[in-house]
Amino acid sequence: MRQKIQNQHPDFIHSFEGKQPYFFEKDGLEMKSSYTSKDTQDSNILNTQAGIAPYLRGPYSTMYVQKPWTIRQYAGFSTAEESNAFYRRNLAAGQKGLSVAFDLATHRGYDSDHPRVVGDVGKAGVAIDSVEDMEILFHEIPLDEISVSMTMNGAVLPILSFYIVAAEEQGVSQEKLSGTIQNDILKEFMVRNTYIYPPAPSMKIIADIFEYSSKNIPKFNSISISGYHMQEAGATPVLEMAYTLADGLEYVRTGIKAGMSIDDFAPRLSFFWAIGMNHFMEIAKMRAARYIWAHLLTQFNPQNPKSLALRTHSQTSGWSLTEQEPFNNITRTAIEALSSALGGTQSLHTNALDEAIALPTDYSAKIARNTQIILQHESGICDVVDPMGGSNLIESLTQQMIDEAMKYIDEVEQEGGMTKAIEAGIPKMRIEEAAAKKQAKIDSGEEFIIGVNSFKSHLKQPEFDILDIDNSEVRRKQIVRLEKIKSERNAEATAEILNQLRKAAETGSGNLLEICIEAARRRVTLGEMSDTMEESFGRYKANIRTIQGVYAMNANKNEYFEKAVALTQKFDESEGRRPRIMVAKMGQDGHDRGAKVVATAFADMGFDVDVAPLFQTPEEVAKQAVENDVHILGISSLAAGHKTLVPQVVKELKKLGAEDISIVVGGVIPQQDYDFLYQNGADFIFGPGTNLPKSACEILEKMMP
Ligand code: MLC
Ligand code: 5AD
Repeated sequence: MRQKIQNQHPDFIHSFEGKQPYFFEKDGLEMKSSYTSKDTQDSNILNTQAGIAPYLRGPYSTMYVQKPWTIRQYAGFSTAEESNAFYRRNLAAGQKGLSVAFDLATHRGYDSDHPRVVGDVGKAGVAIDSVEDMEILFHEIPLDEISVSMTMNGAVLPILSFYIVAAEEQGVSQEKLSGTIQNDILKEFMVRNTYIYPPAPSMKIIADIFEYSSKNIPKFNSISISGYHMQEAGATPVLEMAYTLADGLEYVRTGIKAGMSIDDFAPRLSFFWAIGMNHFMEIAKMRAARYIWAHLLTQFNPQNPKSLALRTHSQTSGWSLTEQEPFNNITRTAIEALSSALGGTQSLHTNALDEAIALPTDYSAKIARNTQIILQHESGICDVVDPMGGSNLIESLTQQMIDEAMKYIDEVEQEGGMTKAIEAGIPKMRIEEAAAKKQAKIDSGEEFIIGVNSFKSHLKQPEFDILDIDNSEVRRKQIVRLEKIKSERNAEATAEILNQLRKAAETGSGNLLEICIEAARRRVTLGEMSDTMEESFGRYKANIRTIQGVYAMNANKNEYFEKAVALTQKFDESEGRRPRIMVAKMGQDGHDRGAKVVATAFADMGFDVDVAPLFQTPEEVAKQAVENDVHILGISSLAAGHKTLVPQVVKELKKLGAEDISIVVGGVIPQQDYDFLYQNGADFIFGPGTNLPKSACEILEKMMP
């Protein structure tokens, strides 16, 4: 049998001779229709081994043969009680590690009773205001046995403190804690937007966390340097990888500048990738990233080989999933999970099939979890280390991604590092360009999304049970608990520790995490700690920049695009000015890929476009819409706040006598909520998968009957 394959091999190569492979572009890279050993013959990455630097083939020598990746599903919603019950059900059903999703109020440093967060409490994650909430969250979950990841960046100090103190009160000492805190603020300024303070104090917080954790919680991963959100915001796999590693370099320099040696903290730096539908490129990305990281870190002369190893979590792409025909999402997620495993992930979250509709239910969460269990136990992929190693395609793509990513990393380095590059707006601009290009290609049918722009089904969509959270009820319960904590604690002790925190923030001396841990013991709340630091750090306000022309350049095959351009011209002729739209997000929902893509596409179609600042209240948005004299207010909602926030903005517009402004709602809106929104003032609702020029035509046609 072996002989036969060998004999066939030259013929196989021969059959391609004379037929030139064709070249094509995929996610910004030039690829070929066929690869042979010629493509890898000059490569010096082939003879590497898993478990040995540069770790291209994996951070551990035995990989999944010894221990499969951790099945770590990201979850959190409503109250600590409800999330705790959900975690315990999941652990009983085969999940291996926990990953906490906090609500947006918590992310942005507000207690649940703050007036700015009325629509956000308990919605996109669990509401945590105090150490009491954190204790409930982990009730009967032994924190010395289960590793816990917490996705927290802005309010990282109070949250990590609550966790440490909750463990302490469970009887688990700090050195036993294993887990990860996301703590990656740079990508927040770039794409995810749950920052609180400006970059400089934010980086000081990170240095303090590195320092504290290397001394006291040595098994805890002090950061999860995340590309995930970059890809979700539109970055190609290469951009995602390059900017994430460049962020990593910036953090390493921050640690060293704060006086640590590289081996004190580098072994506990971890990473986080998005895994989209570009199967081969995602596998190559994970291998290339490990290689580049090892090379980049060599410049700091680490003595511990673990300092060079890139370990990563990954999550299948939420953006790649569709509201239409949601069962297709199971297939997409399975393919993405496979890429992640073949790329050598250490930990994985698989998205639920109802991703584009709402948060997962027990049923959809089970299918998502079982996708991983099936891969681990039925497919045989855990039996071999780096199964794709040696593939001509994968090896040459790995090399190509190394080369391409290094160009972007060098560009950032030349700018003076990532903090400077972010100030110059470089990564954000490139990511937004990639997002607009992708959207234009999808809208014009050049890229396929099955069930959305092609192979659409005429069968009736299944009815879904969805998880609907009553945020007013969660908020009410949180307020009761907050009041109780505040009335029972020692006021003097609270004031004293807050004073210490204030001084440390002002002077830069003292470890902020150490002080916050003591504050948590004294029942200081998350909002109180955050406010106290805000007094000297201030709250960061992003500079909004929009890009132009990229959508138009890629829309030439879209029949609706020309039509929309003609309609905006007609509008201009009859009204004396172009149709003006303000794109806004309200509450603490900072997922702005959709809003940015709409803004750039509508501008390219001839609209005057205003983009409102993030995190506005309905009142502020209404006021600005009136001041800007817009015809249309476009509200983008991705964090489930629409049922609270849309009626409020409509009411505010009415108060200002601006009922004539058309209200367009877009984003993740369950079908069940459409009628409610129409009854409460929405004129149009566009869900995920909307063809943007087509939606523009619909709006304009209704405005100019
Ligand atoms: C594993 N181990 C092995 C081995 N495999 N030892 C020998 N041989 C092998 N083959 C050992 C490891 O050394 C380690 O021990 C232990 O087993 C666990 O393995 P791990 O590889 O460290 O896995 P894990 O604990 O799961 O950690 C993975 C991680 C970590 C390093 C990537 O940072 C992590 O769990 N990240 C999760 C991040 C996450 O969930 N983020 C959600 C974001 S959602 P030891 O003793 O060495 O530790 C989000 C969405 C949003 O952001 O925007 O809201
Ligand atoms: N529970 C489960 N998954 C979540 N995600 C975000 N919030 C939650 C949550 N509370 C997932 C979605 C989203 C990605 C950022 O993380 O898949 O796309």
